[in-house]
Amino acid sequence: MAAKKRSKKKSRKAAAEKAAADSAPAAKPQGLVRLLEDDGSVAKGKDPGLTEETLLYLYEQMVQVREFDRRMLMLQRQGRIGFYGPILGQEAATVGSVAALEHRDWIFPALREGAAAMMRGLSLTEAINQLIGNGADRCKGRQMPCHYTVKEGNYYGMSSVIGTQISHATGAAMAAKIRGDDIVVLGYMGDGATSANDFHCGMNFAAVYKSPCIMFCQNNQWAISVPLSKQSASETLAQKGKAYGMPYVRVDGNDILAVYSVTKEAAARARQGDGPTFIEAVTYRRLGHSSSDDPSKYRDDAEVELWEQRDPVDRFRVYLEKKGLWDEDKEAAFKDDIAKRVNDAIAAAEKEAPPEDETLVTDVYARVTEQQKEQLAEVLALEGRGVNTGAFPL
Ligand SMILES: Cc1ncc(C[n+]2csc(CCOP(=O)(O)OP(=O)(O)O)c2C)c(N)n1
Repeated sequence: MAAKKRSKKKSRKAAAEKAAADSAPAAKPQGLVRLLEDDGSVAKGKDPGLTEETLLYLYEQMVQVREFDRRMLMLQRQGRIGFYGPILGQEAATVGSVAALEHRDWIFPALREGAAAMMRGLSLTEAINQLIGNGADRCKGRQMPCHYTVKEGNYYGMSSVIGTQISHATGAAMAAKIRGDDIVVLGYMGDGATSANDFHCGMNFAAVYKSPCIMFCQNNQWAISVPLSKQSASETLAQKGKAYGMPYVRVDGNDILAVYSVTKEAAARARQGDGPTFIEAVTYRRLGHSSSDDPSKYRDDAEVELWEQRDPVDRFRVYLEKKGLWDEDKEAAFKDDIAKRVNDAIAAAEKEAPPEDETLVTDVYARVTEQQKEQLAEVLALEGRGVNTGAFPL
């Protein structure tokens, strides 16, 4: 019985290793854009030549969001926030693609682009306000956690309805083209979203109308418990761009320099009127789909361990060290600084009061209806207090 169990475990491990190898950037070099090697080197003539300031900014953003991610999961486990969707492993794909855009360009996020919101102006405290849903939250606690909005940063409120980002991004890009606005729109999606109706609709319209957008697929290999092999029979997701008649590229999503470069090219194409590009970034979701799920129920640790070795942050840090821009002392001081930033943000957000009860009905219609007022009065009566009518735009 024990031997049978052991052999079953062994064959599961072998299958997981095979699955990971099949989806590994190195296993499918054909058409996969990769600049940064595992040892942190870049082949001669391939370095995109980013400034020291940009390189350090990319590193800062990746490390900051990683620490934020780690702490938010802890807060969730401690019952201090209700829910969180981790991004561990996908830092390079998000940070590299956002950095390649101009600030005026619009972003339509999918599920794991919290780093993009921060790069567009959401402070760590504001992000935690949103996760708590307190009175200082921009949406006053009305949105599910992680659904950030950064209006002034052209970061559209996150929609977790899978695939909608593609048609939203296409529509915004079509509108920009009609109005003559000089902007590019980037829509994110996961691998699972490529099976959604909106994918077809958005990709088709984007290509037919040559809209100035970038469709960026974070192929993290899993859509909750559904592996890529059960999601699509296509050899690659990137090639789906071909079917819709748009340029497509498959990039190592754990290689921030490659992600930055392909997104920059796609943005230039869109800006000069040559229409959309489909980018498949090959990466991996190392933790659960969200704080509510246990990935050990549906995938093997061997696969996760394999992807830990392809860590995007470590790879980039070695590159910075080789360039003489980083060392152990800088790393230690920087890690302390980032930890302090996140600690301070948690402390500030946890000081905020919950939203006023009146916000249950404000901002729903332009004017609060009589029926809403009655309902609110009923709720407040339970607390033994009356309605603060000053809170209503009457
Ligand atoms: C239209 C729709 N169908 C189903 C769901 C439930 N759902 C939430 S996340 C998810 C999987 C998404 O996978 P993927 O697009 O690969 O993104 P990832 O979670 O890997 O970032 C599903 C099916 C949803 N939110 N919206």
